Order: sequence, then C-alpha cells, then structure tokens
Amino acid sequence: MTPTSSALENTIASTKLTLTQEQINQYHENGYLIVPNVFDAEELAPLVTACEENPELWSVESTYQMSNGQLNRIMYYSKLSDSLLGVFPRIARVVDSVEALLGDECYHYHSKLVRKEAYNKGNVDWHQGYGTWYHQGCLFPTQITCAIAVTENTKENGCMQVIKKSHEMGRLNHLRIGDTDGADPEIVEQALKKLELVDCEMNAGDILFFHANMLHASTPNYTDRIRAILHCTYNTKLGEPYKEEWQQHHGYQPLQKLPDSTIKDGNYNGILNEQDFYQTENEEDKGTGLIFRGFETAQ
Ligand SMILES: O=C(O)CCC(=O)C(=O)O
Repeated sequence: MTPTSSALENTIASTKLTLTQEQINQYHENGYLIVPNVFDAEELAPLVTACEENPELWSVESTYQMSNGQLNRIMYYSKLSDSLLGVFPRIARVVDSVEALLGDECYHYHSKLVRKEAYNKGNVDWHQGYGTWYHQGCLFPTQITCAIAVTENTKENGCMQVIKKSHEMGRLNHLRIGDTDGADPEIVEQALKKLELVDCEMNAGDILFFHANMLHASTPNYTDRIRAILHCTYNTKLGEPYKEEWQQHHGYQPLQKLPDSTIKDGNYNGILNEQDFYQTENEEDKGTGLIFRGFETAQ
C-alpha cells in the first residue's frame, strides 16, 4: 500500500520501546547511549538495498573533503516527506526515546544519511554538533542525535567514535578543517588524554543517542562492504535558532509521530524524495547545506 500524506497524518502513534531510568541516567552521565535492536532486519531491508544498489541516492549526496584529503558523503535533509527517509525520524519509538532523554517535547532539526562505500578512506574529524549549531543561532545545546545503524557498524568499516563524558566540556571552539569544521585539534588531543575513546560498534538496527556537545568522529572503511548510518537530530523549542537567514528549515515545527509499525506496514512512498535534500554551501551560494562558513582555518 502506498499512502497519501493525509493517511500518514491521521495515524495515531504508539510505541513499544521506552527507555529505562537506568538508560536515561547513563545517557546523562556519559553523553551517549547505545540501545540494541531498535529496528529489525525487515524494517531496514529497503534502506539497505537502496544504500547498496540504488544510484538514485547518489544524485542527492554532498561530498566533503576531510582533513586526510579523502571524501565523505552525506545526504542531508530536514523536510519530512512520506518517503522512507521521511518516515524514519518520525517513528514513535525513536521520538519517544529522544523526548525521554530531553525531558521535553522535541522537533526534527535535520537528518543525514552517511554512507561510506567499500574501502572509502574518508574519516570524519572530531567535532561537536553544537560547534556548528551554535553558529546557526541555537542558544542552548538541547539537540540530541539518534544515529540508527542501517548496516553493521564496526571498527573495520568506520563506525562512529565518541569521547565518553566530553559533553561535560561544554561547547568547544571549532575551526575550518578540510571542507568542513572540526573541534580545535589541540583541545581534542588533550581531551583524549583524560577521557575514554569509545568505538560505537553496532549491529544493524541498534541506535546511538548522543548529546549536542559530545565529541564524535569516525574512521575510514577498510572493508569491501558499505557502512551506512542514519543520523536523526532533534531539538527543543527552547533551542530553536534565533537566526532566520538560511535557517528557516531549522525552525520549530510540531513533529507528528508515526506508529512503530509504519515501515512494516509499507506506509511510505519510495525511499526518498529528491527535492528534500540540501546541497553543499559555497562562498557564492550561501545556502542551507551542511558546510558552515565563518570558521577560522586550522593551522
Ligand atoms: O556517520 C559518520 O561517520 C559521522 C557523521 C557525523 O559525525 C556528522 O555528520 O556529524
């Protein structure tokens, strides 16, 4: 069945997954939380197939050069259409978990599908989400990212890394590194002497929740299989950017949750809606894309 927008809008969301108080405490203490088996293989299959086989996805991807000179590929969107990528960030078990961690209502800030194809040497440099979002006009680090492992994520294929408890360091200075921005490398080096680096290895369907000030990165893919992860970032009304120029897409909009069964019920239209994706910003065209201007260049 392929639904219309109104069919999705009229659904009543219910969730079967709620976080325990212990998990919520762990998140606040460490700045991140891994929850296993949130999505199963059947729910992930259409996205896995699309990531592995579907050239349609490539046309909406932006590429960024990282500090090691290699390219990283990201599909970046904030509008939630009826496509599968528009549905994932609205699934009740995800949104309810985020709201339990925030202790507040959340809205969708943006999402990113990050694919590292086989043997892609593109790393992602250490950074905090809030290092950028502050410059977009968010006054408070109220954002949470929920990173859904679409495929298995391992040390060998470039899983996410976090520096445990680094969210307690507050917002760090970010510098221009490669095509994008990263936390000041001198501070990261010192943080790594005091805090633990955690490789966030996950099976497909596991979720990594992490705080806006959590230092995170990822390493190259040394395997012959793609690594894919869907980062869904949420914000609260309090943390909404005050800036309007180029930031309308990050403004508060009530988030309509969808039932946990939406994907298995086939209640979506296609994998993605091409118009929803933002392209890379450049000096001439300061658009809504991922690259954020104004950072000093790292020495
Ligand atoms: O998925 C990854 O490899 C990391 C992506 C990331 O950190 C980001 O987009 O902020």
